[in-house]
Amino acid sequence: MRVSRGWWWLSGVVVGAIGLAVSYLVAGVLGVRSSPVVAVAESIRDLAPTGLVEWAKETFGTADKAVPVIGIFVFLVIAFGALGRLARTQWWGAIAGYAALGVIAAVAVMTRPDFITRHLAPVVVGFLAWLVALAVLAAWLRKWELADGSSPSADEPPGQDRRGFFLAAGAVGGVSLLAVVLGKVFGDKRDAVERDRETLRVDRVTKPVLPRGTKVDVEGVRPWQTPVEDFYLIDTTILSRPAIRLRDWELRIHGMVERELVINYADLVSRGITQDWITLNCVSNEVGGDLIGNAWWSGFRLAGILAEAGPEVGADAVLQTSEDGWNCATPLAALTDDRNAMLAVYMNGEPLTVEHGFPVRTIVPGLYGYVSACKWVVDMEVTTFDAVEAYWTSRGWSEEGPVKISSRIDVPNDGDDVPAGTLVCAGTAWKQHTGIEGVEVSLDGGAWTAAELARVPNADTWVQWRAEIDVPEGDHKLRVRAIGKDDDVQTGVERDVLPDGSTGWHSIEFSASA
Ligand SMILES: Nc1nc2c(c(=O)[nH]1)N[C@H]1C(S)=C(S)[C@@H](COP(=O)(O)O)O[C@H]1N2
Ligand SMILES: [Mo]
Repeated sequence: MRVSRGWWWLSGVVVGAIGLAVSYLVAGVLGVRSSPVVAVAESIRDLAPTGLVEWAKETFGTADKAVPVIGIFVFLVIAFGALGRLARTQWWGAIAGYAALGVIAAVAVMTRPDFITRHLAPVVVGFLAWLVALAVLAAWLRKWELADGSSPSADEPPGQDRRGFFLAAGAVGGVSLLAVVLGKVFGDKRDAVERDRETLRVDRVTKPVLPRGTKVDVEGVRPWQTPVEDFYLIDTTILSRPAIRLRDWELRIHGMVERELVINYADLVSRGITQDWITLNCVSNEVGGDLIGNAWWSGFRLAGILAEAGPEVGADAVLQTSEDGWNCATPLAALTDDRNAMLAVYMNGEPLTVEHGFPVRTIVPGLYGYVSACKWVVDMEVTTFDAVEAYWTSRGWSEEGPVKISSRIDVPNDGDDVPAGTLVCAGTAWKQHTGIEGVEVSLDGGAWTAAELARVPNADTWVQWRAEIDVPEGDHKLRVRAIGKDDDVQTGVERDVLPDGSTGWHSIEFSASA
């Protein structure tokens, strides 16, 4: 039997896998978030033009992040296989190929905004693992070729060498599996962070008590308080979120301040607590969309903390930076005025989950998340808007991000079939930090009629509404609009989410039958 090119191809893939597995193990042990695949995936996404990123979000929703990852893996399997085949005839060419992949990974890691030298370790060790694995497998394949005559001067029985090759391949594969398992067991900083979370007790945090009257009693309306597991998730990390131990967390406040501050977790939670119901939403929320949620947040007021630092005259922005390097610039005024802008540590009475920013994130009532709600926040630079650009503003999104008034129909659903007669419809409306004065619905383009509003504890949350309308048999279209406490009437002009949030009326179609 000839040693087919297929075996060389397969060896290349196995070699590639062991390199990746070893680099993953090293990343896990060292607590490096931006392991090679993560760094390359995030770099691709960061370099992609805004239009393409928005298209991916629209097409794939929150699964958009899987796209670069799947692309990378498909590319790697093909590249590894090709390098394996190349190794048969051009040994140094194959080495150069693995080196090129290593360089791509290294550049991606080094250009991540949170790069420190240590982050290169997974790339370097992974590359060395490639070299060793390739040398081992190639040696066996060569012996095999010699033995079965596909190479001249055969002098060993073929069976043994083939067995030797399989043993070597199995060993290499086994080692990479073991690396992944060991990485999970010992290296996963994430487990340690989970334990920090589970044992965390912050004094004076209270469980949420649903305020009276916030619910309209209509089945099918999304709950007024959003459970953590249903709360939308938006951030730029791919595959791996920052894992920060409580003892490692520090927030540095610097820039245009009289006194630079460095606050650790114990300092933070020794302050007076603030707790409130606040609705958070994403600027990418389409009309009628669900990138919005309402929770009971517990934390520490930023107004007080920033006052300790003493912002200098002329400063108008705070550049907030996350542990993963993402950043946003927030109006200084929104962090220091009487609203409850806070460094939040609990959400719905439980420690923040890692996904939502553990151990500390910012929450600012009335601003979209992309300019304010920094998760895993570790740095605040008091500065001016003129002097800085942030992650999303450098990609065409607006510098200021006050939430726009909006409203949504939850009941009936688009496409529902309902009995003709009196129809109970319901939904939510919001204009955080201003409040909602009224909600109106219109059937088939007719007059706007007022809906009833449920109660709210403050102006920073959404409000549920309910209306009864008469629907004759046939097909219908229902629209909703909200009116703010500042008399701002929600516009029917439809605008895209880019650059500063969608506008337009949410409408649904349904039919009524006898
Ligand atoms: N570190 C970090 N914080 C971030 C983001 C991010 O990409 N990275 N995205 C922001 C955006 S766009 C929104 S809408 C909110 C979403 O917060 P959530 O995922 O807890 O719902 O987080 C904000 N904070
Ligand atoms: Mo967002």
